[in-house]
Amino acid sequence: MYYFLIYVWPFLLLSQLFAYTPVVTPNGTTLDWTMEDGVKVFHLTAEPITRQFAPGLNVNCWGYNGQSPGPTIEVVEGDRVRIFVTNKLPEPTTVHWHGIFLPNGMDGVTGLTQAPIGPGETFKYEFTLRQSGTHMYHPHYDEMTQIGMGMMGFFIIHPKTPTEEEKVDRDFCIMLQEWFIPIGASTPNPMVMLDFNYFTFNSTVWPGSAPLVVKKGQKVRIRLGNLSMDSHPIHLHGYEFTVTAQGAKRMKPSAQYEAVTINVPVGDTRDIEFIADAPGDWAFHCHKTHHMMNGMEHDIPNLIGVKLDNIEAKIQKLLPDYMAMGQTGMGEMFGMKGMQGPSNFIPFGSAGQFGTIQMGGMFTVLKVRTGITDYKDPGWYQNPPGTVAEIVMETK
Ligand SMILES: [Cu+2]
Repeated sequence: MYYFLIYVWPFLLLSQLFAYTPVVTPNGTTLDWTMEDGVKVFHLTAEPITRQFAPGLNVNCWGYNGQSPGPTIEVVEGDRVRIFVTNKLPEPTTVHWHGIFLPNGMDGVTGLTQAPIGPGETFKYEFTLRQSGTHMYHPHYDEMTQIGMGMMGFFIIHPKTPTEEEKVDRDFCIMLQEWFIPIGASTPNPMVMLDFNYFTFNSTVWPGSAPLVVKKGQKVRIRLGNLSMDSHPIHLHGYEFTVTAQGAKRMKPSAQYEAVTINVPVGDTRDIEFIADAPGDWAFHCHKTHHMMNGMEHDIPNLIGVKLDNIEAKIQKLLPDYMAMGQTGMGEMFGMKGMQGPSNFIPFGSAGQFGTIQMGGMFTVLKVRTGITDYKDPGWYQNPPGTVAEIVMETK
């Protein structure tokens, strides 16, 4: 009994404290509220912040309450919410509650539905939630700059009386964003339309992104939101998942469908769910190959297949440190020791248990484990003997 309590109480506690499984925002937080006269009261402060995308890469963003994405607002269908928004930015802002039914004057569109919130001003939004689902918030003033600098967050409304089919054990939310940060700089350039070089889950890149830790057998939901400039086909290894929501209300079971990759369009959300029955370290990433890299630099000549013969030695007479790279592909550059980048730059690749993990950017790891008692990073998966691909022959 004693052991039972030690191992089981963290799981029991969560389900007893809330009528729902609280959402986990990896590398982020949930916004606190106070109850005043039956209204849930929240405070958001729009402000410039510094965000660590990964150790070694700190980015000057704009966000809310010290964070990008802003803290997740988590409420229940039927709640009345009062949200105070204080503007500490150098320019006006507003907050639009994306996807949410509300009085027109609470919709947060500068000029159309409200006056801008000037620097130093605090505005009040108040409305009653008449739906459930995965929604978002973001500014509608100078959108290109403010959203591009990281101002966005989740607004999650749990159903008042969830059906068995809607209940999950683990519930994650991940916001997709993309940035152009000139190499060596710290401030994103929001004027860039196409040529982004950092692609983030909750404003982090691998290896800075938290893994998604779940216990074997749990039912897992991952909510994805996209306020970037591109769609992101997000792929989970090792599983088929069920797509249960596409921005609007939860889909009827007959309309839900199985997939292994879910394309998340711009300005929309997707919910996916699965039973975590296969233990392991499962990659979870955007499948656009440039979106699973860090610090992309496009002005590099393509040398794939080029025979350099002794050109490298000739150049080294003039430039002793010159190294020709890329003729056999670019994997060798990932995680290379001694590759000294500019300041505020993280190298390609990061350490895994079998060598360098070649992906960065929109990449994290779903860690499914038996016998865990908390959700701390359990380290790398220990594969049963004989279940790892291995060398059997070498052909020269
Ligand atoms: Cu992508």
